[in-house]
Amino acid sequence: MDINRFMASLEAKHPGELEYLQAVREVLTSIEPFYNQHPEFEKAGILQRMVEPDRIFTFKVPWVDDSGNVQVNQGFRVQFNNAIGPYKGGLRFHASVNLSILKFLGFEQTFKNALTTLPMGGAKGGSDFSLRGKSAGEVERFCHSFMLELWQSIGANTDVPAGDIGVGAREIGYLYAMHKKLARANTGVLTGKGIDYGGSLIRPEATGFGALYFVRQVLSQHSYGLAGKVIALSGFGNVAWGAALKATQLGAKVVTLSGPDGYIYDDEGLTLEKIAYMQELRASNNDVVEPYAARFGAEFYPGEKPWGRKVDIALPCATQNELDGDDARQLIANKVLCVAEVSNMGCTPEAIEAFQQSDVLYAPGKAVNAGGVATSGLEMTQNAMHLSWSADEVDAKLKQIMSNIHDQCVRYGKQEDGRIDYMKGANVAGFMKVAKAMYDQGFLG
Ligand code: 2IT
Repeated sequence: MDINRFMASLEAKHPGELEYLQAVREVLTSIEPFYNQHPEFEKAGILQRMVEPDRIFTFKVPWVDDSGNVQVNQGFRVQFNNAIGPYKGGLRFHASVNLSILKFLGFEQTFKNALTTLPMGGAKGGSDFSLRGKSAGEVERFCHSFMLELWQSIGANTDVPAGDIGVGAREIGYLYAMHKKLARANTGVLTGKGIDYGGSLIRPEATGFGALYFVRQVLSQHSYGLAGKVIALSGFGNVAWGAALKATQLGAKVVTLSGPDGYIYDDEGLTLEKIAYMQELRASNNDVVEPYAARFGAEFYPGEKPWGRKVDIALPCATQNELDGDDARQLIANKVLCVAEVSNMGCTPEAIEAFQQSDVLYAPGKAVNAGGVATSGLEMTQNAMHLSWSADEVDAKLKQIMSNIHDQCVRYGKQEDGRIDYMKGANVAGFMKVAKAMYDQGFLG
């Protein structure tokens, strides 16, 4: 395989889809040596087939705002790959949403879901609808209109959407209600549902909890511990909340959080009360963290990111490419020990390269944040069995899954000096499972 030639032809086909091309190049670079040991994959055109989504739905989402005006947004579902199970992946509602972003997310999701050990293919979807400043009624009407189109394309055994940025329990409830009306069935077709109507305990916490279980294992693999470590974290949404909560429970000290308006530095560290306040900030739909500063006597830095702080661990929990080369060099100069992406593709390629050239323990999103979708998989299992597990049962399974992902990273990412290349490990392990599943099912697989 010649990566540059492959990428040049992909770029010619999909010009300007920067995030998608970035995600593909990262995986190809990691898997090249393994791929070259499998001429049968090359002969079966596995890579050419794997980088293209199976299909993409795009649709119009008209809705009526509170002033009685008709608004129109774009809706999408990218069904990327179902070699190992039904399509599975979140919906993102954010002004920045476009096909490049959803294709990168669907591509990543395919490998991430493979790593979870559960039978789930990869998908992603969403809309350029922004929640900022919207009333609850507007959000509900938008969700209904979105599902009016999407419902024909999804199903409990075909494609199971969930939340992502901008889609939390409230939006899932509205989407689910409309699906029930149209399908006249209560199939559990979305995950992240409320606990009273088929949701799973621990699903809201799962992405952040799983990330911290993984980070704890990365540290212990290299003879470090989590207790007493100082953590800079970005974001203030569901993922950041779960990460802050578990980090604090495990004895680490979280000193930052951030939003589009800037970042908060809280020298005393987040407490359970402060972490609960993150949920209030998010529910306000104002997309700001500044009110935290006045409320808890912390510092607010408008327009800045938290990566200039001297910390032991950095956890990007907001969005793709939020930590760039300059941020990475700053963290390295401040002797950061570990950087784990909790957001999908949180670090730019330049940042990753800087971490890998230093001795920073870097771990990619598709391994670190897989606990969210894994627990969605556990929600699907409970729905299919028509029962629900206790929080302890789900948490124990989540821990086991994260530990298994860590083992896969060690298996495929162990270097000669004993250090673990988590990016390579995660990419190769995910790729090998998807590639084998496709190969065994022939050219339609
Ligand atoms: O990026 C992700 O893994 C998610 N947004 C969760 C997807 C899911 O189906 O739970």
